[in-house]
Amino acid sequence: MSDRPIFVTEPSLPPLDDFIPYLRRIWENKWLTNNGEFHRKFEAALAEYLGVKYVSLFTNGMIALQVGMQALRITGEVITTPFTFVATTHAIHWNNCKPVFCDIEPDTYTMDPAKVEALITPKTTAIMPVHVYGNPCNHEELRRIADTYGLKLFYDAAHVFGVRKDGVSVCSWGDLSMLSFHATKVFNTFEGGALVTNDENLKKRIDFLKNFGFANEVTVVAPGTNGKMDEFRAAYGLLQLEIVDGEIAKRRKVAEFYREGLKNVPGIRVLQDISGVKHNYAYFPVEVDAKQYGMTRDELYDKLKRENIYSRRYFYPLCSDVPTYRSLPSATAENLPVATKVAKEILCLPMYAGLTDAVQAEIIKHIVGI
Ligand code: T4K
Repeated sequence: MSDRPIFVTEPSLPPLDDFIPYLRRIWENKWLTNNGEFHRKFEAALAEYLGVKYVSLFTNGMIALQVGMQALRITGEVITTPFTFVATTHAIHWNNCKPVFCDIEPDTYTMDPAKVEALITPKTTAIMPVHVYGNPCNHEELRRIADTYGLKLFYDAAHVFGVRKDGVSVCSWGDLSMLSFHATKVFNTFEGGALVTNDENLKKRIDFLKNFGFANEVTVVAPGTNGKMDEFRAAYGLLQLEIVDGEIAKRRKVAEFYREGLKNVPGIRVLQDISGVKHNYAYFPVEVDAKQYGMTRDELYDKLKRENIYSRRYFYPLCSDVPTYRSLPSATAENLPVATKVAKEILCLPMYAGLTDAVQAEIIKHIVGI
């Protein structure tokens, strides 16, 4: 048993000493929030890193999702995935829209475009897919459907920081994408998030909405909210940008170590890298086939826990199974066979840049040696 708990993740932090000069500058400026120096610098640096035109920083990803829906004027029904963190579905609910759940693909766990069109009604105004675990959605097909039916395409890109497909930043897809910089993410600002778009007018509207709807000192153009990121976190974000590539490279090694160690374990399914995709290794999910493995996912989860290893069952229960949403017509297991199976079998193993070979070997030993 490990003497200290091994959690599903651990944040990457830049050297503390590097942060002190930034703090000094904030203290000198006495400019703490509302589009300060570091906020402006961080937005510009992120846009460049992510390969998008415009970034709007937020205090967290959830508020960014809510504001993004307002900015796109999404109403009525929204086709989304049940295999996600509840924030995605909650944002739809908070915007007085109705989530319509679409099943997922078995190899990426992302929304299955082949099942979207059957869910479209005259009330549908948008599709909100999720690049879950950092796996890019089938964008070409989703874009085609959105264009055919005149729908908005708003990606929950909380997991996909830095991921590229065929050299193109996945964050640049769709009408809008939302990023999360929560402590548990590949790129963190403690709490934080962003909306990214290539549309200048949309960026303007988003910035009004996250600042109570103010367009200038006396003009309030919409019933906005307060979603602004402060200077402390923007400054910290600039430092994080310097280390993120190195941290992703370390995560890649962790993924390779797991793949090697688990490759011959009957009943443990491990996903491989997708051709043409530069991954960020945000999570390390495995599927547990109880019959072949000889133990259910929950039994393995409990066994690891007894060893002080805290894996997580992201994303169980499905959003379609939580009380607020389970009575929706699309929330049935018949409509969601793949998601229902995956939610029962998925287990996210500890994954972070600082995970040592020794600890990983210990985790693998407990999975192999049932
Ligand atoms: N959309 C998607 C697809 C998302 O995954 C999320 C967030 C959002 C939208 C919303 O974005 P934000 O509003 O959060 O920016 C965590 C996070 O709170 C949440 O951000 C994340 N998704 C979700 C997948 O995971 P929990 O309840 O699992 O977190 P918690 O506190 O149990 O942390 C997990 C483990 O991480 C801990 O056992 C230890 C470690 N940890 C955690 C924190 C907070 C640390 O080592 N240090 C820390 O500071 O939800």
